[in-house]
Amino acid sequence: MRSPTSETFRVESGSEPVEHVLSRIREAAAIVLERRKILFALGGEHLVTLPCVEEAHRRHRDLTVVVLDAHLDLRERYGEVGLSHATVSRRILDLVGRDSLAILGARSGTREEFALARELGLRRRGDGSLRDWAAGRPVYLSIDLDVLDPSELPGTGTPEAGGMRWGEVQAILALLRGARLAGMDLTELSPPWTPPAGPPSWRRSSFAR
Ligand SMILES: [Mn+2]
Repeated sequence: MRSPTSETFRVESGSEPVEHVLSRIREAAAIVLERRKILFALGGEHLVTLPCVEEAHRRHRDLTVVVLDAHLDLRERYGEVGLSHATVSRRILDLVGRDSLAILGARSGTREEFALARELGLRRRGDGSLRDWAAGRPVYLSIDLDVLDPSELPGTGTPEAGGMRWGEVQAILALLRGARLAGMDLTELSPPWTPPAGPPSWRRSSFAR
């Protein structure tokens, strides 16, 4: 990942309150975007997407957000918590609005989340219409690695059966090839959940390239 044109920022969370961690990620994201570089975040917890999208949106008011995720993550709150991996797409929706958010690959969520996604038309199809929708606008791409089928990537915190194949994800990425990438992230890799012979680390590397 090291090159003369790339810089790495590392934000350790430890036991800090989540708001503090998010504001530190926001600060790091602001520096990257100020230098007119492409923001690229790696998780861990899917919530890291939120501060990155917030910063990208601050610079590009017409930002579109494409989320690949097994989960809708559209809950208003998860238990008592409004800032969680289970609410991250809801917070993004609150920020960018229904016309600027696409969620692909989701196969898990509550009845209410699926109803909301249907009502707002958030689950766009991974065909030519996605390319037309994203064309000419800055795009933020968030890939929760659990969008892949667990047979392809078991090492994630909340795996869901019936996921995408590697080739399907690549086909979606190909649709976005002409888009202006403002930032992206890869989240939810969980090494402790990785079987001894499992491939998730190299699979994440494949995505990164
Ligand atoms: Mn997920």
